[in-house]
Amino acid sequence: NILVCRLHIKGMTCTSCASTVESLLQVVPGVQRASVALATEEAEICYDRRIVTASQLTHAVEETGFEAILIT
Ligand code: 9UX
Repeated sequence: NILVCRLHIKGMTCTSCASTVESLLQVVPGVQRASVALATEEAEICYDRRIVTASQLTHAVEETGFEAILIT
């Protein structure tokens, strides 16, 4: 029941921004692994679909002030 999704994240301008988003995602219940790449403006997240949805992950990122769009 582990799925992978990717988010396009707009507005990250420095490595600290990317770290903030990555740290946030890593503490969301159901997230197994999360990595955020500044260069591609993308997050790749492995999550347990029994606990959290891709839509909820998108909203969790937006709580940090960045716009997030679900890619896959
Ligand atoms: Mo530094 Mo990135 O204030 O938004 S964390 S530019």
